[in-house]
Amino acid sequence: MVEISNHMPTAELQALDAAHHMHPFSTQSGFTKKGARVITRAKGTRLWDSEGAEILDAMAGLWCVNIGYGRDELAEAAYRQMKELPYYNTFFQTTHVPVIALSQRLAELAPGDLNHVFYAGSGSEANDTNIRMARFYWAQKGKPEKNIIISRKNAYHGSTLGAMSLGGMSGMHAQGGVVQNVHHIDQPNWWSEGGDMSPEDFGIERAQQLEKAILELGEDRVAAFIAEPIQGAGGVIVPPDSYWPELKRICDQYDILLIADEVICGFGRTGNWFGSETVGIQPHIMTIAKGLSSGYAPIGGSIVCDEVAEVVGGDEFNHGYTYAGHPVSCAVALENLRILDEEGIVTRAREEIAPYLKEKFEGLTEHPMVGEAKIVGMMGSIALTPHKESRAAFAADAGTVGYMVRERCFANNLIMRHVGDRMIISPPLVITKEDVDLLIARAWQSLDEGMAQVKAEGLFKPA
Ligand code: PXG
Repeated sequence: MVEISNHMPTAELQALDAAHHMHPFSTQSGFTKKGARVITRAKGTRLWDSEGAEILDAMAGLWCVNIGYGRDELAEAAYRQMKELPYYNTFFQTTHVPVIALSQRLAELAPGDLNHVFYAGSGSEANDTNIRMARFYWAQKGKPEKNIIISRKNAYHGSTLGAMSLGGMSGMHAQGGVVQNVHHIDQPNWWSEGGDMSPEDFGIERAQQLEKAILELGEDRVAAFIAEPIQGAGGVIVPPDSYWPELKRICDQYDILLIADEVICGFGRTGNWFGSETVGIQPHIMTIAKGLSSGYAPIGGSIVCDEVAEVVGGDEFNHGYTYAGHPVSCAVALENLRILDEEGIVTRAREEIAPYLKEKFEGLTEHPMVGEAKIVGMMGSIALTPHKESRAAFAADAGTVGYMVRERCFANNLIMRHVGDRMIISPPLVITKEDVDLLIARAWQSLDEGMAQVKAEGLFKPA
């Protein structure tokens, strides 16, 4: 059923959008030439645009709509909370019931002694909190010079100045500068950077860069290491199996905090409640956002272990956001967590859908333009290449071919994104096997059409 909604013609909406709405991560002037696609409604795994096209959303919005679109229970939770108490803050010795209930639930869900939550409005804000909290923690312990945070190239930790500095995106660093005392090591991207090494040796080498950095910078200077269990926005870079155990050894050996950025990996995305469980680590702090409310309301936070919470709590931490622990967002998040749990959505995704998706997704490597396919739980990527054996890049700027395939996906009503020349997926956890079949069929068709274009433009050759 396609609903004809009562809105202006698409071209008029697009013109107004181009005139007044500044888009994130976009070349704004481009919108006057090609208008943005206007999304009008959604249900389950499907979006509809202003022209009535039905689109399969294999990205769950921006990696966040884990529960799927259109759950009335979440809307009703927001409505009830807005009527009861639409806003109150948690500064100045006040609190409220939704923030208490959500904190208790998160302490229950999070592994080990991660029992304390500091809220933010987004993942970026939460990572800014983490920078300040990690440094404050060491200062409280009499080591104010232990303030360097180690992160990874091509990591994404958000767009605020602090979170962006933690991230390892050089294009972002180039615009406006970075905060000091953040150090980046290389990422575990074997496909692009592994050369002749075996994936396992490469994983060890990349992990040991952390140890080298700690020794070079000095253990007494390094406050923390932050990493996504599996890099998401960097292109769903699934590390070799050897990588995380070696990182864990290093983190256990040296006196630094481990911060797991679970903004994408959390809340079922990798098959467990948290990506940390999937890769076998016990962090001191976890960054959360996105799937916490399935994107229905903005909320983020840091889940903090007992010891860090105790040290940081020993003095006034001069930090906090107006919307931290917003009652409506907390109520929505609680309802989201209730449904994910009670309907067994995380378990079903892991046990039924993820194995099916893995089998089908890995089948894409039979396509002549697809090298590796990597998938963990419900996040995956394929590497596009003109030559599989040598894992070669195309004879074009990185991302040229990825963009062409993405455009074909868009035209074929599939939201599958590109990061450089990798195509990525992160569907709602409620995706069905039929949806998976459709996803793969549309992906295959888009790859075929993309490859035809790549060949026609003479780009189907190694760089
Ligand atoms: N950490 C990680 C691991 C993320 O993926 C953030 C922090 C920041 O969260 P907020 O809520 O401030 O956006 C993110 C966000 C993309 C894309 O294009 C990815 C994100 C955001 C926007 C676009 O893949 N991830």
